[in-house]
Amino acid sequence: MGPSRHARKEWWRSAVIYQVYVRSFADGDGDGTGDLAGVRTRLPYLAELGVDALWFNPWYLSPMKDGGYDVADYRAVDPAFGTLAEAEKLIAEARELGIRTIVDIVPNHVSDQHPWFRAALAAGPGSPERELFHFRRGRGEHGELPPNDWPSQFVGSTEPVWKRLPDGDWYLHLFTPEQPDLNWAHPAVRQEHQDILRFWFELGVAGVRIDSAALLAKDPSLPDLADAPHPHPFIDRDELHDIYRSWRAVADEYDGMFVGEVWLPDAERFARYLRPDELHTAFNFSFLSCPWDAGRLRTAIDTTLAEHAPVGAPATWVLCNHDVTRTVTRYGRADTGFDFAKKAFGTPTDLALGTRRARAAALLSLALPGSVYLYQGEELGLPEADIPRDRVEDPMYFRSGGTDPGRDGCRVPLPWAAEAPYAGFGGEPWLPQPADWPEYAADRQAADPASMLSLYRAAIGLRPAFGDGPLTWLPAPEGVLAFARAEGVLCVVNLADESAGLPPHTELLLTSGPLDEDGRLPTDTAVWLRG
Ligand code: ISL
Repeated sequence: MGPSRHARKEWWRSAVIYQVYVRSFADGDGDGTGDLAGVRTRLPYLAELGVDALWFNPWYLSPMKDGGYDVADYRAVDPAFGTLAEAEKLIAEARELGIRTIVDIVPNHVSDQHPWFRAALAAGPGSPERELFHFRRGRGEHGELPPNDWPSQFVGSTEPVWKRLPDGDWYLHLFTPEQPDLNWAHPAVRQEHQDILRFWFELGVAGVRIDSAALLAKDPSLPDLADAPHPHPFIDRDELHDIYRSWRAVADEYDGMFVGEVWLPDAERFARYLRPDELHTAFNFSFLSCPWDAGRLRTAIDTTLAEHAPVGAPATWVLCNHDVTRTVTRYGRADTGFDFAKKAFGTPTDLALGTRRARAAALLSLALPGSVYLYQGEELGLPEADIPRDRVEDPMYFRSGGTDPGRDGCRVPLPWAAEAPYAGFGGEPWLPQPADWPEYAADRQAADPASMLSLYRAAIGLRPAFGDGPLTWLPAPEGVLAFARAEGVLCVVNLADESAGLPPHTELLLTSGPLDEDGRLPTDTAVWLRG
């Protein structure tokens, strides 16, 4: 299938998609929590930024034990965020501005307050209600030991994935105990999610992000990982592909798209989720995790393109999200890669360096073929915030025994207006904002042509110049990435220690920072050229 056939309908092949963490985006009612009213007032900002779609982290009814990834009702909006009617309005208003909506579905687990789990607790051991989850008797003489040895999916967590009830049964929760895992071998679980997908597509959403997409299926005998590591008892099991084929059939009825959260190191296994009758796209975590190193980045890009080509799926380019360290902070560290297992309090960073690199990385990712995800605040160059320990909310911190700093540092409410209280977020934010937050405010950056926001606006505006053709690497000195796209537009990124000459060109379209006085590209700088 050539690009022309995709061009009209398959918008997701080359979209710029902006991730909205509603709780921290904009607070419309002044209670310190971001909400849909806040998002609606900022739609013009998002339109001006030029994004094609918004991905909203879960906005459903939730006790918020894991930032909304503990869903009590998949068809209701949490009152802290607004109402379903408001969500519907938001979806329609965004669409009027040419912006599509992607919702976030959490199929691996529900909240322990979900009616299904409450019914399962009430019904007791051996009941059909418990078959919707993974309930088991424990091991040991009195069933006092967990049923198996599975590790938590919060990397760094020292806590078990089983919780024992007073009636003696244990239940499985790969994340917090407030997030019991569903049993995907049960037909009612499958049916319910088909209905949930329809519900949101009917409401007008254009796509669905699938949370923890590679974890749903479990080996029914729940064996010890130590005894049965292959195939893995709960990661990337073959049964998943059937599930996603049935989901795809629903999406196709609505012309909807999927983006899967699939963390898998094996490129070939990853690509299996992107076969033509499965998911349309999946997040590129190898790019996100990649250190700021020309060779490593080039390999990540080549591997990505090579793995997507045979299945005909577009690549995605992601630098950060609500789970990982913010880009400017990561790129200013000695270790510029991202790894959940290596997160630690007090890792030093050089923010000026990190910001320079993040600006170059923005031009790199926006020049690559495929779609780009942008996490709120990335366009403002926000750093990872230090959250005082007594204000941390993220369960990842608590479940690691306080060694993992958690993910709150990238979830701090956004600064909109430098002069306003709480930098214009709204009421006193649910997480404290750092003292220098006003310096990053959107209004200040909008007025500054050299700001990160101005760079993103310009880059997103110019991006169509690259067209949707393939990428061709150009000869370049060591440490420099240079490539052309079919339309003759070039991107050059200098990760070497010294400045680099530019390839022949007719026009300089955009730079992430000034060229030096000889017209050369300084270290940690990127440029877009017309060849
Ligand atoms: O730890 C991981 C990678 O090695 C991931 O697989 C981890 O499972 C992933 O970050 C899952 O994240 C998603 O589901 C979680 C939620 O807390 C996150 O915010 C969400 O993005 C549970 O729903």
